[in-house]
Amino acid sequence: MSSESDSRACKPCSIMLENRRRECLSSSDPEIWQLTRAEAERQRTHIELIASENYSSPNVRQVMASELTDKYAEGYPRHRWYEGCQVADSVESLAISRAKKLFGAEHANVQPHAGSQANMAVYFSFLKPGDKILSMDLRHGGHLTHGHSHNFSGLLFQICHYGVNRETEQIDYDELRDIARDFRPNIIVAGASSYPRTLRFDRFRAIADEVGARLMVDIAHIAGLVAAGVHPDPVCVADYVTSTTHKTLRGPRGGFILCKSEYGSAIDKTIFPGMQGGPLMHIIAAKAVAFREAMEPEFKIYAEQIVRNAKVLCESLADKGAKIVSGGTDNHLFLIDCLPLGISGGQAAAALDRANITANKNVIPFDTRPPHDPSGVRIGTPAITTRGMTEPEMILLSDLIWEVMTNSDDEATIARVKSQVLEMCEAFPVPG
Ligand code: DSN
Repeated sequence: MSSESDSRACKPCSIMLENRRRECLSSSDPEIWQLTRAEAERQRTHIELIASENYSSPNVRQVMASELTDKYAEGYPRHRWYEGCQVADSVESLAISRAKKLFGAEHANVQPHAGSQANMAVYFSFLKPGDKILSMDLRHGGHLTHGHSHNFSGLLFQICHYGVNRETEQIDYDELRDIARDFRPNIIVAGASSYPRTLRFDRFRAIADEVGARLMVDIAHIAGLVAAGVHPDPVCVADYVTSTTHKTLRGPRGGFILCKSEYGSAIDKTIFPGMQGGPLMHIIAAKAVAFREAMEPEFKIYAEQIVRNAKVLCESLADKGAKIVSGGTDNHLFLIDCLPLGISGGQAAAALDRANITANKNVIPFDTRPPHDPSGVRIGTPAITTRGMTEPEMILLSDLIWEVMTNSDDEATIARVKSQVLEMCEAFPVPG
């Protein structure tokens, strides 16, 4: 069938085409075919609580598997190094305009292959080796690219970290201000991978202004919440906003950068030719689809439900006796300190996994255990909310999580929980 008739295919025809492609892969490369089916089955039969994961929509996946993957388009729309980029230009222009509209940004670069490249591009666009970055400590919720000593960011730049207050386990903005006044950073980085509380971008901005630093906000985790207006908006106050597209935003794996117009040209040059070669046009098209999906009214309802689910799940676990870092959550995730239960975060996550509940071990603030086997588990609700689960399921899920965590070496309990998890998975199938 020609590509023209492909694009006109009605739903039953699309399904037939999809089945034909699958049949083809299953006979030509059965090993990879079976692995893709195994992953689909794992997703179908597990409750996904990894805070950074989600299920992309069928449209996002369709575009990722499209012919756009074959096209080299080094450069930017209308300024390419290859011929034949007319379609690529339209795709990227659409992705840029949708990103700007969704987030109210002056400039967008949709080419970063991942969040790490987005962060790297901001640093490289104006910092010199040895310049100063003030960012959140990874052990308190930050990210590797915010200056970890084994990451390029920590190797190339002088890093100073802020963290959370020992009592409240929340960012102490007065302390952050004192650190900034002493350290005099070139840039302050806000944003985190495991911080369950609302980020006060107004405070970050005021501190950055006071010490003459630029402000970058990494919204990789909360992008969907920001887009839906259920977390304060950093775009109006930050010099740069970086993000991934696949967490709460529910798009393809990838990154993007939003910034003020005055920084746009430096950011674009840093991404290409500074850091990357050909952009991944199929992924950029899928980002465009995700940006559009996030503009729909249903997405706001989805994002609100993510936050409600996290709150109910967290509070219900706390009521049973779980020690919650910072005492609660304002966003899509929370951390449980497992030490009071006499187990490490690794043991808790492994036991949950045996019950088909997927979460990750996570360092907690002032952790006394080593990073490879820390004290906490991180729980997130973006994926289960995509499956349609709401408050009643959060109550049930809290029972199941607590049963496993308090009986982590009792395989009969774990088996019983697993059968309830399978029932929940049947009742709330993965969409698509
Ligand atoms: N790996 C992501 C997370 O799980 O938060 C951060 O890059």
